[in-house]
Amino acid sequence: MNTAGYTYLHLDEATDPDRYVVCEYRVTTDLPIEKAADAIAAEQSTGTWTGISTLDDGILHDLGARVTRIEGDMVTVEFPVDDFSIEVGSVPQILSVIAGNLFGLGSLKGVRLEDVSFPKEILSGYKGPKFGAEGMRKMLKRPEKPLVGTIVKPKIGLSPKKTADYVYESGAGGLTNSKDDETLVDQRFCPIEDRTVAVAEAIDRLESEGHMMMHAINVSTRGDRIVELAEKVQSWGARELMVDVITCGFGAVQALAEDPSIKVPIHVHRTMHGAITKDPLHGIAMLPLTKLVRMCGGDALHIGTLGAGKMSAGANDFKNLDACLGNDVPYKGMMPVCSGGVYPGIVRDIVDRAGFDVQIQAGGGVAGHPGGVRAGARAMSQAVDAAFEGIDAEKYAETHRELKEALDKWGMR
Ligand code: CAP
Ligand code: MG
Repeated sequence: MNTAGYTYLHLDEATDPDRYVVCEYRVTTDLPIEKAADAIAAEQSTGTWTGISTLDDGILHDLGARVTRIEGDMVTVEFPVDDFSIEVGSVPQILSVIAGNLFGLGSLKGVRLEDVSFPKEILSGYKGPKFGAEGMRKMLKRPEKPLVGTIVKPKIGLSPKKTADYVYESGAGGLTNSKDDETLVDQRFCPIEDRTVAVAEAIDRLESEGHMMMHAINVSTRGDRIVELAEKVQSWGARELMVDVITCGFGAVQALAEDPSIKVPIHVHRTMHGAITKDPLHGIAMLPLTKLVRMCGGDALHIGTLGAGKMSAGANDFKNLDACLGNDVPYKGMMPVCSGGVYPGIVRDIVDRAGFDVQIQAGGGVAGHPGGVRAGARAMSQAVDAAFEGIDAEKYAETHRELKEALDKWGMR
C-alpha cells in the first residue's frame, strides 16, 4: 500500500510504450523499496500523503502512475500520457510531473532521475534543432573533423574590441568556434551590441580570408526579453546564439529555436547543472536534461568531457552522446560539446571517447598558451588534426611548434 492508501499497479512487464512516459529513478530509502516507489508514483500523479475521498478508481486507473519494475535501487515509474499538458511542447509541466515534489519526499533519503523516455505523442510536440550538428558543419564547411573552439577568457572584463581581437586571433589560429562565457551577457564593460558588432566584423574578416567560424553571443536573460534580445543580436551580425538553459529555462531555448525569425544555431550552456546532476544519489542525471534540450531545439549542448577534463564525469556520460546524436527520436542530431578544463594534451583522449562528431573547446587551454591566443588556437587545431589523422600528439608536436609548446606546458593527459 502506498501512503495514499492505494496500491499502485506493480506490473511485471512494462506497459504500452506509446501511452506512457517511462522514468528510471535511483532510490535511497529506509522504507521497503516498494513503498518508496509507490510514494513517488502517488505524489507525482494522483496521490498525496493520505487517502482522499475524491480520488476514485477511474481517475486512479486513467491517470495514476504505475510502478512497473524494481531492480535493486532502481525503480521504473510510468506516467500515462494524459498526465501531461496537451498544449504543444511544454517542458515546464513535464518536469513538474517527472522531477517535481518527489525530491522533497521525507520518506526518501535520496532519489535521482536517471533517464526518461517519451512516447511519440509527446515527442511530436517538439521540433528539435533547427540546424543541429549537420547544419553547423555545413555553415563551417567542416564535414567530418571535430569542431574546435574556445571560450573567450577572462570570463568577464574584456572590452568589445579586445573580445573581437580574441575571436579574430582564435580564427586565425584555425578554430571553428568561439563563444561568450556563461556569465557574460550585457555588462557595462562590454555592452552586448558593441561586442556583437565588433565580433561580427572579426568573423567577416576571417571569412574574407577564407576561414569559416562562428561565435556564440550569450543572450541569457529573462523569459519575456530573450527573444527580442536574440533578434537584435542576430540583426547586429551574430552567427550563433548562446543560452544558459538551467538558469534561463528549457522554455527559453524552445522559444528561440522555434522562432522563425531566428536563423542562427543555438549553443546551449548548462551552468548550474552541477547543483542537480553532481550527486550520484539525488537530483537529475544529465541524460534527461540532454534529451529535453534536444527536444527544445538546442543545436549544440555541453555534455562534459566524458571524464577527461576538469569537471567530474557522470557514470552515464556516454549515454549523453547517444542522446545528442541518436536516431531514436525524430529530430536532427545535436552537436555534443566537450568543454571544461580542456587543453591540447587531452584532445586525443576526448576523441577516443567521443569520436569525431563533437565540438571540443578550450578556454584556459587556448588563452593560457605561452605564445598567446593565436598560438593556443593553433595548438588546439593541431591536436584535433593529429587525433583525426590517428597520429600521436607527441609525434605530431615534433613538426608543429605550437602544439609542442602546449604539451611542454600542460603535458599529455
Ligand atoms: C570552460 C568553461 C565552461 C565549462 C563549463 C568554464 O572553460 O568556459 O563554462 O566548459 O563546464 O567556464 O569552465 P575552461 P561544462 O576551458 O577554461 O575550463 O562544459 O561541463 O558545462
Ligand atoms: Mg564558462
